[in-house]
Amino acid sequence: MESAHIAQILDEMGTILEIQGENPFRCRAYHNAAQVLSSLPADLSEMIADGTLADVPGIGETMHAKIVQLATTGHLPAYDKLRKAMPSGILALLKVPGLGPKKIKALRDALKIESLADLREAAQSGAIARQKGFGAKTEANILEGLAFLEKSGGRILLNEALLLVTPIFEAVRQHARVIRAEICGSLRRRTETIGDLDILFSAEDPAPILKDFVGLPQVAKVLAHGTTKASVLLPGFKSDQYVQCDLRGVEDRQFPFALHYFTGSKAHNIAIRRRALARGLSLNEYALTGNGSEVACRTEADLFEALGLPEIPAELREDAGEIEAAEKGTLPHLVTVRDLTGTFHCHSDWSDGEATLEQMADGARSAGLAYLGIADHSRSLRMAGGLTIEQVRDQWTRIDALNEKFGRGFRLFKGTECDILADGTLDYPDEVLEGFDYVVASVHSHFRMSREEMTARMIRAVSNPRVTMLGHPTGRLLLVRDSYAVDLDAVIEAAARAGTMIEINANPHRLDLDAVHCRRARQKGVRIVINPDAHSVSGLQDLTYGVSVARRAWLSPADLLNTAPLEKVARQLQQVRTRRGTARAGRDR
Ligand code: DGT
Ligand code: CA
Ligand code: CA
Ligand code: ZN
Repeated sequence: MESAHIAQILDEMGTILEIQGENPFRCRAYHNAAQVLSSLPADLSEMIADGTLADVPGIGETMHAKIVQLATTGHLPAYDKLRKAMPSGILALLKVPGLGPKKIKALRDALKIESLADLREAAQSGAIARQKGFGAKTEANILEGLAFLEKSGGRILLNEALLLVTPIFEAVRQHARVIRAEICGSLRRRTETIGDLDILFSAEDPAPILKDFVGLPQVAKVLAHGTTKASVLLPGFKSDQYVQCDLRGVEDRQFPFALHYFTGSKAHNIAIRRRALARGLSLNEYALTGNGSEVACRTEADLFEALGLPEIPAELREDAGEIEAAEKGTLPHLVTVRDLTGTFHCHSDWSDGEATLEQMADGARSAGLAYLGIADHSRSLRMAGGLTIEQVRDQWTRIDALNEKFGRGFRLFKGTECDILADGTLDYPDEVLEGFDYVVASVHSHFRMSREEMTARMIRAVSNPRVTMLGHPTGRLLLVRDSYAVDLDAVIEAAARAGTMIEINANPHRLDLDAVHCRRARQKGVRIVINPDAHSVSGLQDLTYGVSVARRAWLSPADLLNTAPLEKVARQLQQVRTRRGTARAGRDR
């Protein structure tokens, strides 16, 4: 068994012990060991073999024995016993956002809550609000969490799905008997959350490959295992979470048809099949047939061609006008991550980032970017280290000095992620805002105002001539928290009128704007910026998820600010300032 899987089991044991009210030290020992296991300096089996695992701090003697047993046999009686003692309904409670082991224990002790149904009943009847240590607010949060859980089902984030699928996909692709393999489904279309993982391969005989697949060390449970298809569960990233992975094998001549079918979306497939029928052809997941004989296709592009179309990129396959555009030859030339020249909205250790300005600049340069915008938090956001006006001025001096050093090859831009206050005004006075190269305006507080108030607040902010771009417009956290109540279309229209840009926040927990609104914003003439909201150097890598959203929104490089060369970007930021001048003159009159 792999160390990641063992870490997850130990973590779950710690959590179950917490719910049982065990001694906190004992519980923590499990969580600590899990933590240690997920960042081992070397391969686990090697460390067991050469005895170095026993020397790792945080792994005591008994914990060591448990890890060895799991690694070598794949089982641990103590774990099985704990799971058996804990009703499965209780473990399901852990999935409710905001409910941890301590609260679950308290609710179980006081109200005998042992399942999601118990929890809902108690919350709806007001029994939780009456409990000591809970109250009406917690009860409302629990009800909200339950509603959310129902909606989101077992889905996972895009970045998690990619991390899970990569080792499996590589194992399949490199299998000696596999001819071709591809990731399909929502993951290939890069949707913002993923239900299950789909992999397709071709081979003369799929059976031996499927047999090796279900035997992979990551596999926690085999759901189905046939001669052309297998489904398994992989451990996810949260305790007690499993993710389904489907593997299908076809003959190589069937591969393009199966690839297209299993990429989806279902709506796109139906529309494409209708098109085939209209041309006297019949299409299924194995073949395209006409006049009783099969139309040979070597690639997916051949399949589209046989239907009179250019190849439609997977990200566009949602039956949202892509077939009509392909027919007319007006498919967009989609942006790629290589088109990005730089990015804005990044944090440094001046506020809540981990890296220094130099480290962020170095990271951006080695990622091939020509400039980087630093946008630390503004003064009201104290818990995130928001900068006072004095610190802002110090940071400007520091950035000037660094730019001096960089010369013409690279540039740091002076920005701020400035809070939009409750009334829609900004968190710094105008004369400070004027000193930045650009201003990202974001909502970080007062999420619960009415839709009307929030809309007015955000329209006021995007109409402010000092605002360059709107940050994470809806405030949603995928699978955790919905958008605040706001008329997003009205905000987009106000941004279009004011010439204010809108970001695609590329953090995989946010992806905000989403693709649908982003496409609409672009159609209304809003310029889009892909921002990683990076809080560390590695956070810059999230740009790739922002590019996925941009592609799903039909964006070309020309639709984005941060695809232009440095000089042009600097000029465009300057032009936004000119707009400021005119807008201000207009307002002052
Ligand atoms: P997910 O897993 O919920 O994130 O979304 P998908 O799109 O990966 O859906 P999944 O895994 O159920 O199926 C993979 C693809 O297979 C799907 O995108 C399209 C195709 N497919 C599945 N069921 C049907 C169906 O009933 N009709 C058609 N035309 N295609 C289907
Ligand atoms: Ca899927
Ligand atoms: Ca599937
Ligand atoms: Zn923010």
